[in-house]
Amino acid sequence: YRLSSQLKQAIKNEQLYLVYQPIVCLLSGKIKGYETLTRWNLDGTLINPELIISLAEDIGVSEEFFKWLLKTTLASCNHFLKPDQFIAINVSARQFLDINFLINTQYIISKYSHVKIELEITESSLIADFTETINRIDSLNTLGIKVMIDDFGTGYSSLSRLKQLNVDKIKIDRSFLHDASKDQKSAGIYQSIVDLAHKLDIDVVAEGVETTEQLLFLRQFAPIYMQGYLFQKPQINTKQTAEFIIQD
Ligand code: G
Ligand code: G
Ligand code: MN
Ligand code: NA
Repeated sequence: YRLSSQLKQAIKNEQLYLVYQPIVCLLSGKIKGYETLTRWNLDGTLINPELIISLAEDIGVSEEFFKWLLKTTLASCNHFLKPDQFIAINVSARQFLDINFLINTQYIISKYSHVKIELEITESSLIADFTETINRIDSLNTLGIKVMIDDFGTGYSSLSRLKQLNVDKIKIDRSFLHDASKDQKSAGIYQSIVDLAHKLDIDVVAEGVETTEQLLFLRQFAPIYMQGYLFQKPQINTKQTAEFIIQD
């Protein structure tokens, strides 16, 4: 209970803050965009964002939280985001299916028409109401917002459903990459997911790239995006000079 009221205060008093992690193109080594991740430092203790989200839902402020996130991200990303780079923002299933979600989004983004926005929705959003999800993704596309499916592979969404969704990217959950560099069967699964997405004209982000071995494994998928500690951990002040040297 105490934590809940502290979260309400934190949203009001802007005690939450954002960190950003680059998403890198394997072919060019260039940063294609950044994902925004929320942090909450409560008297020296970092509260896990998943806990923030579930707390926000419990106390009925998840809509408020999303509005804060979208506004704050758009207002601050212009300090480092180049015009051709996108900013990716996480949306929970609850936030995505909120009745005011589209209207809130449309209102907030209206001042930022120059920013390329991608929303990361988890597979669990798809399960909750598939028809509504299809419609919402289409509406977002109309607003100029691209959609990425986050944590891909961990949910129940069958692969055949992917062709019904007008998503721009899938982000393969990092557990798959972790396993793929260890055994052949898991590598095969990874290859199949990438292959399927590319055949459907959907881009792929490989999440959780931590080692050079994983990077070498990913090179076979040439037009792929990558995110992970090997390149950069999520951080507050994003320096924009570096280009990552990926080849050789
Ligand atoms: O850095 P990492 O520990 O930040 O995040 C853990 C999980 O919390 C990730 O799955 C991420 O998608 C989620 N997450 C982080 N920040 C946010 C946010 O602002 N909104 C939502 N909906 N999820 C977030
Ligand atoms: O929303 P999503 O599940 O994509 O959130 C990304 C999560 O993954 C965040 O918690 C982020 O801190 C974390 N993360 C990013 N890169 C790496 C990585 O290379 N290894 C691990 N273990 N976690 C990562
Ligand atoms: Mn994400
Ligand atoms: Na993920």
